Amino acid sequence: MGSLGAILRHPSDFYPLMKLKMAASNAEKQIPPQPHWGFCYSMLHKVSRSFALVIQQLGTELRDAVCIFYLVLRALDTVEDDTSIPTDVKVPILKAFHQHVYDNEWHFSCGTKEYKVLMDQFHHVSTAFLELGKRYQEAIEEITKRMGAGMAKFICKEVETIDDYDEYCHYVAGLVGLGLSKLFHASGAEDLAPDSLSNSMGLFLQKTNIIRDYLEDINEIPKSRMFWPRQIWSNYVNKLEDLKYEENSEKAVQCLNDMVTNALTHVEDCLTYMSALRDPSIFRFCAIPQVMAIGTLALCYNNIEVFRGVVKMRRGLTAKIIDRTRTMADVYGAFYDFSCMLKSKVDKNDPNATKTLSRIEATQKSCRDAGLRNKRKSYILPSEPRYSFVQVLVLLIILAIFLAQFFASRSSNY
Ligand code: IN0
Repeated sequence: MGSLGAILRHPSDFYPLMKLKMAASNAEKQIPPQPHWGFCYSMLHKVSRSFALVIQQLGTELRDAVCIFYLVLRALDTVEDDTSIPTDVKVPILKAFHQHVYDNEWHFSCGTKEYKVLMDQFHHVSTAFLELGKRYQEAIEEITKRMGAGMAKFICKEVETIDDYDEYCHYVAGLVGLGLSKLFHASGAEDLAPDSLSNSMGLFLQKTNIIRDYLEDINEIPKSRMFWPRQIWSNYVNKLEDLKYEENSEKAVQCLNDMVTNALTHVEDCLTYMSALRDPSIFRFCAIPQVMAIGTLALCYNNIEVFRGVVKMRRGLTAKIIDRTRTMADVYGAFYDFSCMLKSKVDKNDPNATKTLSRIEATQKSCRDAGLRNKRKSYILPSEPRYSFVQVLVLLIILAIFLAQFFASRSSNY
């Protein structure tokens, strides 16, 4: 749950946080009894936390396919990320991964913590994969094949140009969009979306992650991971790692803002993709990560903290987004709110201010033109200036829960 301090500052986070906590504990009780499916769903909860809940609300058949797709991709990612594997070992594994999913005796030990368990016990994932319908299997196989080949290509290649950046993001995230659109179509619930829109859905998420994770990636041991394109950062510093040094703060923030402005090019496509979805559970599954992404970009924009530590949305805001993202009107409302937040942070002296503002205004126009924004509570406007009687009561309850948890954990330590 969120910290006590954060809840006291944002008392309206409390109810969505409690709802999320209850949904998580219900989901954990629903782990299937068969060992391979049990492994897959508990692994899903370990590696993705809140996103697992969003997967859990899909219809059974599609949910199983998405769960396996997610784990296969995480496994592929674990191989790509493990810097201790020599390139001549890694490349053939990435290229042949789409075949390994059919072989429930195959496994390759790598990664750390829960990812090591996923890799060591990959036979459970393959066994579950083999129980999926043929159309789901084919979609997962095809995307895994293309992604593995793309990752292999980038093992020995740096992200130099903006085209390289788009190409890399296509392999690791755009293809996920293409695969998911195929799975939705195979379930019979949705028309097949155009590839370019599915691709943009992935690019918007991945570019947000790459921006947010700058420090974590640059500090990676034994070797930095660098995904920011040279074509952008070389306008500000000589080496990508220079962005983290205090003397370059002004340039670093300008470079960050340039990266955010680049990510904003995908917003229009994402809104178009989501507005064509018909199934409410598929809609929520797609929309929640997108709203989190625009919220994260708004938080990161012009924020030097990206180069100093972790910039993440508070848990209460995540819980609110999960609770309140149900219709396209909610999505337009959220994109509008976070665009306002972004706009308020643009400094007219920033070298890309005009470009950034024009992209923000285009997003706001799309949200307004849709005419769907409902009378909802804003995520960003200060809506909790004073404590009402109910809020004080709620705060006392939280305090009681915290104290109860504190004493329970103390007594269990003895
Ligand atoms: C995802 C995407 C995802 C969800 C819904 C529709 C999508 C359409 C196109 C492309 C991707 C789509 O969502 C997850 C979200 C996620 O994992 N969130 C994390 C939070 C975080 O900060 O990492 C969580 O723990 O809750 C996502 O980020 N990716 C992903 C991977 C597989 C699948 Cl099946 C769907 C990863 C990525 C690289 C952005 C594609």
